[in-house]
Amino acid sequence: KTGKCMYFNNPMWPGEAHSLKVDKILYKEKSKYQEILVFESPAYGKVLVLDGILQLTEKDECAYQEMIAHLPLCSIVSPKNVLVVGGGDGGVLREICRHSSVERIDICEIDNMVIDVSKKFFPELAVGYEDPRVQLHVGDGAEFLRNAPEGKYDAIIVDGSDPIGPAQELVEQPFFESAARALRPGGVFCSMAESMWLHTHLIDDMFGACQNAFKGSVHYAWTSVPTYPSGVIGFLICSTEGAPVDFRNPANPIEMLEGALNYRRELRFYNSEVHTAAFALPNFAKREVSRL
Ligand code: AAT
Repeated sequence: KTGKCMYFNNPMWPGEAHSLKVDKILYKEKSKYQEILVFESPAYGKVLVLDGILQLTEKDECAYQEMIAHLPLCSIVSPKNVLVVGGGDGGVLREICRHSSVERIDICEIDNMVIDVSKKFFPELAVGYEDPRVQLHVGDGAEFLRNAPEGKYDAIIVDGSDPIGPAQELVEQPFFESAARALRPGGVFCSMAESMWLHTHLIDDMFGACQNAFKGSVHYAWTSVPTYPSGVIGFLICSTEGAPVDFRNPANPIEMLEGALNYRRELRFYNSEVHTAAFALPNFAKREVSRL
């Protein structure tokens, strides 16, 4: 309710809740796939919630969108064809567009209503759709990748929701296998991979499935997003066979790309130092996620 706090409870983080004060509810509708809620919060600006799970806020979305886009794209030289799975809000598109080497960006988002809601309430994210390099496909990302031509993409970025509901398939081995097939040799894959504080089993399973699917290397990197449960979120970042990729030391540093730091808006979070630091893991995470 307006004036009260919204509590985010979910079996994915049992026994705890995080909360934000609600100034005003701006939108609440059920799409074919999920319940979509947008509210204004005093602390973090506008907030997008899907099925009761916070997806982004205006204040800290930079920490997630910039990292999920630039960790893979700055790890290879001159990326040209990029696929985004999920990411209907457009924030990841906005970030990919900073790379002038990119010629084409396919995005496959399952829920058209997320796109419309973002265009209405989150213009700073939906601006990504204005770039002529973007081709929108509305549908299931797993199916899209099953039908994608072999070797088409330099990079695949999975900005999917938590693996309950339509995003379940996006954390499973068959999905990673179709992604590996759709990447060119030496291409890179980066997927949202939850929190090392809360989801070490899931990360461990995803890590193993990625090692089976991607024959190059598999790494875990993380970033701080204050409004996500536990305040951090990670990424699985993988390469296919062919050309080895040194993920820790960006081969395509953002600071060297003409116009990238200020394309449409300034980079707020990501830089090459943050890139390298993102791969450093605390001892407990190294131990618990046995393969890391
Ligand atoms: N950039 C905002 C962060 C998100 S949004 C995740 C998007 O993935 C949603 O728009 C959702 O509709 C879409 N999605 C879910 N399943 C599929 C699918 N199978 N195919 C295509 N798109 C899909 C993620 C925030 C993560 C929060 C972590 N707690």
